[in-house]
Amino acid sequence: MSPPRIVLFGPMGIGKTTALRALCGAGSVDCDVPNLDRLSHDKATTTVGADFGIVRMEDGEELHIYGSPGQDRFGFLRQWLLSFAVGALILVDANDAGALDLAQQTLNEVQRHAPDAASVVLVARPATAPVLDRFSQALAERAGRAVPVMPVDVREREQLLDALELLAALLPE
Ligand SMILES: Nc1nc2c(ncn2[C@@H]2O[C@H](COP(=O)(O)OP(=O)(O)OP(=O)(O)O)[C@@H](O)[C@H]2O)c(=O)[nH]1
Ligand SMILES: [Mg+2]
Repeated sequence: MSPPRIVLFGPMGIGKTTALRALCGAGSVDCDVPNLDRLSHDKATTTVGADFGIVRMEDGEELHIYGSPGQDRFGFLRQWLLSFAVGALILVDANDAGALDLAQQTLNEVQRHAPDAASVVLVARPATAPVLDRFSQALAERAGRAVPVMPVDVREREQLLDALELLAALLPE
C-alpha cells in the first residue's frame, strides 16, 4: 500500500517550503528558484514545482509530504497534487483580509478534486486569540461545518508534528 500523501497549500510566502524543511530535514527536496515576482512577495526564492519530504510519525508510520507552489499560475500543479492526496494542510495568515476567502476556496478545491481527503487549516503567522476565534467561527459558518483550525510556527518541527497528528486522526481508514 502506498504511504499517505499530505499536501501543504497556501499563498506565496506563507511558509510551505519552510514547514516542509522543518518537518523533513536534510532529506527534503525543494524546487525553489530565484523569485522574479517580488510584487506578490518580496522574498529571495519561490517554489516552481512540488517540494517533497518524508516524516516518520511516533507510531512508526511514514507520511509523504508535498509542498505546493503558491503562485497563482501553478493551479494545475496543485490539482495534480490533489489527485493523490489523502490530506491537506492549508496555511493562512488570519490577519490578512483575504485569508477567509482563500481558506474557503482551498477547502472547496480539496473537496472537488479529493473528496475523501481530510483538511486542517494552519494559522501560520502570529494571531491574537480573538483573531483566531473570529477566523475559526467565520470559516465554520462559511463551510457549513466545523473545520479544524490550529496556530503553528512553520519553523517549529514539534508544532508541525502536532498538526500532522491532528490531520492523521481525521484521515479515512
Ligand atoms: N517573521 C516571521 N517569518 C516567518 C514566519 N513564518 C515563516 N516565516 C518566513 O517566511 C518565509 C516563508 O517562505 P517560504 O517557506 O519560501 O514560503 P512558501 O509558502 O514556500 O512560498 P512559495 O513557494 O513562494 O509559494 C521564510 O523566510 C520564513 O522564515 C513567522 O511566523 N514570522
Ligand atoms: Mg515554497
